[in-house]
Amino acid sequence: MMKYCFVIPHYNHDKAFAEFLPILKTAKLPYIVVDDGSTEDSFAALAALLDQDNDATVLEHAHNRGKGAAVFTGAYHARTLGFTHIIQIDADGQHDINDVKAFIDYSQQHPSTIVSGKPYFEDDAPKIRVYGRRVTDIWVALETWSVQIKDSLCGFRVYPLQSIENIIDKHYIGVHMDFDTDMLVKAVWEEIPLHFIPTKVIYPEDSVSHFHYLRDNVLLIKLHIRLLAGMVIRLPKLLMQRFKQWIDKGH
Ligand SMILES: Nc1nc2c(ncn2[C@@H]2O[C@H](COP(=O)(O)OP(=O)(O)OP(=O)(O)O)[C@@H](O)[C@H]2O)c(=O)[nH]1
Ligand SMILES: [Mg+2]
Repeated sequence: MMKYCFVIPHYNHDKAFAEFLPILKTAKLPYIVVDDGSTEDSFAALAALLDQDNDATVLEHAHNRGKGAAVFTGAYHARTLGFTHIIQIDADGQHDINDVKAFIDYSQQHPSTIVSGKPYFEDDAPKIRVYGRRVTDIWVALETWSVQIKDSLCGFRVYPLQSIENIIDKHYIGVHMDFDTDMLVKAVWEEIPLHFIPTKVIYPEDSVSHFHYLRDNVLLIKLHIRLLAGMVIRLPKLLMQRFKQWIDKGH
């Protein structure tokens, strides 16, 4: 029996989340919001907003620990509540809730697959983010010796909790903005199946991004250096995996 809930990392996004909440509720699923050390005012606004909602669980980090740490906190808690899968989605309403059904439909047919969004953008998206993704695609292809990862940065995904456990049993995972990419590369290393569904990502005019260009790009460069080193160590294993996949495809 598969059970799904949202896990929503939240960092000083109370205003955007208040606008997103009615949209989120249309999915009619329970949700865990993990506040990641927001300001007192922002946390108070979030707590007041969710106070009367039986579908909501609010967890709090005393200090800012990073987006990935917030997702992990939510995932552990989801396990204790009896969920089998979490749907990671951002608090700022950038993701399209209408696609949740397609994500869950696929996941129910393939319970051990990580289902991730593959974003498409409208003209409102900052060009640097769009081109940055293409560069990242090349890095992750090298790190996995495959083109299985169609997008490594999207924060809208269904994770089977078992797959998270299998990955973190064996690997260190970055807990900041490096989390989303790190998880998928290590999923490929562990031969966990991935599936991508196109999904629209919006950038409303008043949106607040906590992506810090210098700090987070340095973090991502360090991540890719670690992943490239990890790939070199695993090269024989990865090449064997690709050879097996090639044989399985009937060559
Ligand atoms: N940046 C950041 N976000 C966090 C943190 N902890 C939780 N989050 C949440 O993680 C999600 C993604 O953060 P955003 O700042 O929107 O980053 P992004 O979506 O990658 O960047 P943009 O595309 O520019 O919006 C949001 O729901 C945040 O509230 C943190 O420490 N830093
Ligand atoms: Mg955002």
